[in-house]
Amino acid sequence: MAADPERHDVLIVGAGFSGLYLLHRLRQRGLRAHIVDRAPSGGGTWYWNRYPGCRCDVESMTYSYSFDEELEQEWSWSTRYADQPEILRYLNHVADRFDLRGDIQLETTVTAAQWDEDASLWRVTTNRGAVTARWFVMATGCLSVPNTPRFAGLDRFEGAWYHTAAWPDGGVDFTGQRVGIIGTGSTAIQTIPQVAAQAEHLTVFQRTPNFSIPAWNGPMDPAAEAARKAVYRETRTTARRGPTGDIWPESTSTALAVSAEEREAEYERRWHQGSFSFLSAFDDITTDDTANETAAEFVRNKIRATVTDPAVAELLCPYDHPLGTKRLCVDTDYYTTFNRPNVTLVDIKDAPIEEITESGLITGGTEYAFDSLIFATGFDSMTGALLAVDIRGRDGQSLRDLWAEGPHSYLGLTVHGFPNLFTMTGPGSPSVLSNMMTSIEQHVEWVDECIGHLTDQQQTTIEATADAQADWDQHVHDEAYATLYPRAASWYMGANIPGKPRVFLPYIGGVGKYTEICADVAANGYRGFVVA
Ligand code: N01
Repeated sequence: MAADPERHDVLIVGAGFSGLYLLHRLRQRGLRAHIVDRAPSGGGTWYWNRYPGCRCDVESMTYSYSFDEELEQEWSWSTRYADQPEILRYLNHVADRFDLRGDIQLETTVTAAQWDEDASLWRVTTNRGAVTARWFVMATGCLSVPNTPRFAGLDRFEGAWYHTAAWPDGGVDFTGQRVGIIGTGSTAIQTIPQVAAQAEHLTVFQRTPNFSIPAWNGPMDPAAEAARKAVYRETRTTARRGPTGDIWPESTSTALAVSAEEREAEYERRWHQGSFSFLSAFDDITTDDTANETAAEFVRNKIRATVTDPAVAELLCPYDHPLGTKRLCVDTDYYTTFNRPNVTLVDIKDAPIEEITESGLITGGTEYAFDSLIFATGFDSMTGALLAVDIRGRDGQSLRDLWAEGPHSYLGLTVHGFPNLFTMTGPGSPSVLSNMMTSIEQHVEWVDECIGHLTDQQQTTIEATADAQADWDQHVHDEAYATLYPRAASWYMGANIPGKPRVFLPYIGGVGKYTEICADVAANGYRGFVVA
C-alpha cells in the first residue's frame, strides 16, 4: 500500500531568494512550510549560474535582503557588485542564520500539482513521491529554464559544450582552447571578457547586439559602506516606493526639453554612475522614440570610441530596438575585449547557425572549428518554470492550456481557477523590470500576510475572480503599450523562444505603484478575490 503523502501547510517550490525568505516568514507564524528544489544545493539562480564572470548587475547593498536589520548591518560585500560565489555564500549564510535547512528538501523535482476540491488542498507529485499542502507557492524564478536552441547536429559535436545556466561545478579551464560562444545578452557580456582572457581564441556569434553600460565595479569602499549602512532603512524605503525597486534618482525632465549639451552631460554623468541608472536619465527615454534615440546614439558613440576596428564597432552597435526595451546589459571590459587579437566577432543576423558539426559549427557557408562551445542563449523566461510543472486547478483545468496564448493572472501572483496557488514574481508583476530583491520581498510579505490572515480567520481558500484577472491582464497590457518596450523582439515579449506567444510578460507600471495596489487589495478585504 502506498504511504500517505507528506502533509504541509505550505509547499514552496524553489530555494532561491524568495523561497528562503518565505519559508522564514511562514515558520515564524507557526505554519508547517517546506521547500523542495531540484538542485543539489539551495541558491536558485545563483546556484545554477556559475559561469565565468557571473555577478549581480544590481549593486549588492541594494540586491540583498532588507528584512533583518542585524543581517543587513553585519554582512559586508567585498565589491560593489558581488560575484556569484559571494552571493551563494550569502544565501547559505542566511539559510544557516535562520536555521532553514531542516525544512528544505533538495534534489526534488516537482512534476505535477493538482487542486483537490473536496479536501481544499494541493496534491503535488515529485520525483521522490507525493506531498499535499493547503497552499502551493511557485518560487521558481523568472529565468530558470535554460533555452538551448535545437541546432541540427549538436549531438555529433566532439568537443565539449556548456550552457551558461548549467555550468559545471568546479568550472572549466579554457586555457589553450579555441572557444565559440553563441549569444550576446547580459550573460554573454559578463562571460566573454573572462573567457577571452583565458582561451587561445574566442569567436563570438552575435545575432543581435545589445546596449551595455559599464558597471565600474571595484572593491567595496569601507567609508561608502558605512555611510550607506547608516541610512539603510531610508534607502530601502526609497527602493520600495520608487518605480524600479532601486535607489538611483529618477529624472523628471524630458530628454527633448533640455539642450543637446545638457543632455550629453547628463548621459555622461549616468554613464559614469554605471548600471541601470542610465535608463533613468530622462523620464521619456522608454516612451518617446526621439528621446530614446538620443540615449541610444550616446551609447553607440561610446562603442565607436572604444572599439578600434570601425567595422567591428559598427557591428556591435544596436539599431534594431530602442535602448532599454531589451534588458540593458552591464559590463566590465566588454567592448574593449573586441580589441584583443584573439577575439573574433561573427554577425549571424542574416546567416543563422545552420548546423553543428563534429568540430564546430557552420554559418553563412563557413565552418568554424572549436574545442568548446558555450551557449549563452538565455531562458524560457517568466512562464517557463511555471509551465514546466503540470499544474491543474479547479475541475482539472491545466495552466498550460489556460496560458497557451500567454499568461493570465491577478496581480501577477494568482490565477483564477487555481485556488491557493501563488506565483512569486510571476508574469504580470514588476519582477524582472525591477531590482528583483525589492520585488521578491514585497511578494513574500504579501503572500505571508495573506496566508496568515486567512489562517487567523479560519478561511481555507483564496481565489482570484475572473473579472479581477481580466482587468489586471488589461492593465498590464495597457501599461506596456504606453511604452516602447513591446517594439523589441525581447524575452520580455517571449520573442526569444520559437512558438512562444508574444505577450509583454512583466508589469511595467512601477514597483511603488504596484506595491500600493497590492496593499490596497489586501486592505479592502482582498478585493478581487473570493475567500472561503
Ligand atoms: O539571455 P538573453 P541572457 N541563434 O536572452 C542569443 C538576467 N541576467 O542569459 O538577442 C543565435 O538576454 C540571443 O540573440 P537575440 C537578465 O535579466 C542577470 O544573456 O535573441 N543566437 C541573445 O544574444 C538578462 O536579461 C544577470 O537575437 C541566439 C542571447 O542568445 C537575462 O538574465 C546576469 C539563439 C541570449 O540573451 C537573460 O540574459 C546575467 C539562436 N538560435 C543575466 N537563441 C545579473 O547580473 C538565442 N540567441 C543579475
